[in-house]
Amino acid sequence: MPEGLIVRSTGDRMTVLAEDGKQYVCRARGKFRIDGTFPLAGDNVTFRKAEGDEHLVEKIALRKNYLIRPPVANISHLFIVASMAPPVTERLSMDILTAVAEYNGITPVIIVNKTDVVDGNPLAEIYRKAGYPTFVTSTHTGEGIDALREYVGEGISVFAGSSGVGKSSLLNNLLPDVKVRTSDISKKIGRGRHTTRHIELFDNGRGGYIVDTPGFSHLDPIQMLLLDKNRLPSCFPEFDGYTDCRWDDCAHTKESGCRVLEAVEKGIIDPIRHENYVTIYQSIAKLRDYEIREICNRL
Ligand SMILES: Nc1nc2c(ncn2[C@@H]2O[C@H](COP(=O)(O)OP(=O)(O)OP(=O)(O)O)[C@@H](O)[C@H]2O)c(=O)[nH]1
Ligand SMILES: [Mg+2]
Ligand SMILES: [Zn+2]
Repeated sequence: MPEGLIVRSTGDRMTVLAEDGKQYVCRARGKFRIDGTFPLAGDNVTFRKAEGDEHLVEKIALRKNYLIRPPVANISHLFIVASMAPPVTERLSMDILTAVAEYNGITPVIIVNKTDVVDGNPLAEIYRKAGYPTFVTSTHTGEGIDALREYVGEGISVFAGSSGVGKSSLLNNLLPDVKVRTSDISKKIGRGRHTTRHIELFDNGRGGYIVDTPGFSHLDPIQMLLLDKNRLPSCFPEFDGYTDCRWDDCAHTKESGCRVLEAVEKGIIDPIRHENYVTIYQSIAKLRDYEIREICNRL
């Protein structure tokens, strides 16, 4: 049976780029609905010809990772786009996204855009210090775009961030050919009922793909499936080396003898990063076991 990569998905229908270089519109075989693992954009799949023009996805290859929002599998990099120009990005949403990436084995990359309006360097510096690759860009002046284009390579890169920060503008700047295709597709899709679920992988010309995603207005760590509080400290790489606290089970929130807190006080760890860690930790901690089971059952 032929194999390929799902490069476009509207939920029910997906386009598979097969090894023969052709694209096949597919539906998912019925059983996926039942067993809960539905094929996503970014999945490597096996498919077969069915009746008429129809093709059916039969099997999903083992995933490296996947996110529910945006629904993409096998992500290598999560580009977290922020802006210090209005609408100013909330730091909490950035830190939920870095944690989500870390939690799922995805490399987080920070882009501070609209630097033609407000200097993005102070914010970028905080994330550079936390250990992340960072870029400061402007789609208006072109600052940082070449460096970003150099960086984007193999694998699937997803652009995420709140609405209006410039994700689509960045994509158009990075991949000039895509501009036309994007507007063509959005015009066509706009009339359909799948608008919000439409996900497309754009070939970046360097052996990988870029995915633009619709901006969010509110981001919830639980909805993003950050469900294990014990794994959260390792999702903040700058805590590394400061977690041998007085108590073995230290949560690094307010405990005495906490070395993470000491590092915050000494200015080694950014206080807002830590504050957001505490906020995320507490939202996970207040979940009851049955609530976690319910969330997992709904997947
Ligand atoms: N000044 C300035 N404006 C920018 C820059 N990049 C994008 N914009 C503007 O910001 C607005 C939003 O840009 P989009 O690219 O649509 O933002 P988005 O993140 O894709 O938004 P959603 O799709 O709603 O999530 C547009 O008016 C852009 O022209 C920039 O570098 N500087
Ligand atoms: Mg957009
Ligand atoms: Zn501690």
